[in-house]
Amino acid sequence: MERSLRHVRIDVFTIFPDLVKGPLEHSLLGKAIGAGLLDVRVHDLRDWTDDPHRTVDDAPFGGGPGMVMKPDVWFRGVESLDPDRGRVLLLSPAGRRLDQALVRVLAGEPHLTLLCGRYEGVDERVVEGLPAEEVSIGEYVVAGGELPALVVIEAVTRLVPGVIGREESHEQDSFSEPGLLDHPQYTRPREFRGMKVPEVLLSGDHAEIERWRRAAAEAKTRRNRPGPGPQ
Ligand code: JEW
Repeated sequence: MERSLRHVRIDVFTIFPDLVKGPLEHSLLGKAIGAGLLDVRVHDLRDWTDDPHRTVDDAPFGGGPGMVMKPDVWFRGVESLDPDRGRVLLLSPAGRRLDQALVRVLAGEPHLTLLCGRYEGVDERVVEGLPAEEVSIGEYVVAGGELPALVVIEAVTRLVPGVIGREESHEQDSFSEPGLLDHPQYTRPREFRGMKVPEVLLSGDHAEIERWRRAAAEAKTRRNRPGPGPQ
């Protein structure tokens, strides 16, 4: 049977292109690229510098610690793409929080451009003028935008039709009940270091298994996500 020809193109701008390329060779991302469903192009931001030292950063106006990434290299890099650059996303700790609803929207786009900053971040005129939408992967500190960009790429790629086969497609339902975490999973052996698989899972009574899984999912949710509802 003929498969859909749809694929997602993602351009990535970074000063650490090898850091981004490595994970693209493995597992789900490697297979999606091999199958022609995902086309990732990683660009070295320093290719758009204009000095012998290939400088991408400078001291912040107004003073303060650390360095800020100069705007010009981002503009020249992104403008080197044909006029179609799709949605331009700047990974940023100050961005809109990535969640599965945003991932679904992004997976529906034919083309994304991801900008990975370092240091104290990127000159605000990149956000304002390019323009770029700021996206954060969560409320914790990392060293730059490269790992966050890979999180976006993997989360989006899973939702590109054809990447996840029929077999695994129920995983798509993982967040189908908002706020309810998945039930615990067990496989062989039936006993490991004195820890037994719950008897009900061996019973073959599927209605009873469903009830147990529901209760276990709710118990896990109360334990791992205390407090009021989703978020
Ligand atoms: C992200 C791009 C570029 C973090 C999350 N963290 C942090 C942080 C940084 C600099 C100044 C202040 C806070 C490090 N950093 C980035 C962090 C994206 C950059 C520099 C990022 N999503 N995206 N949670």
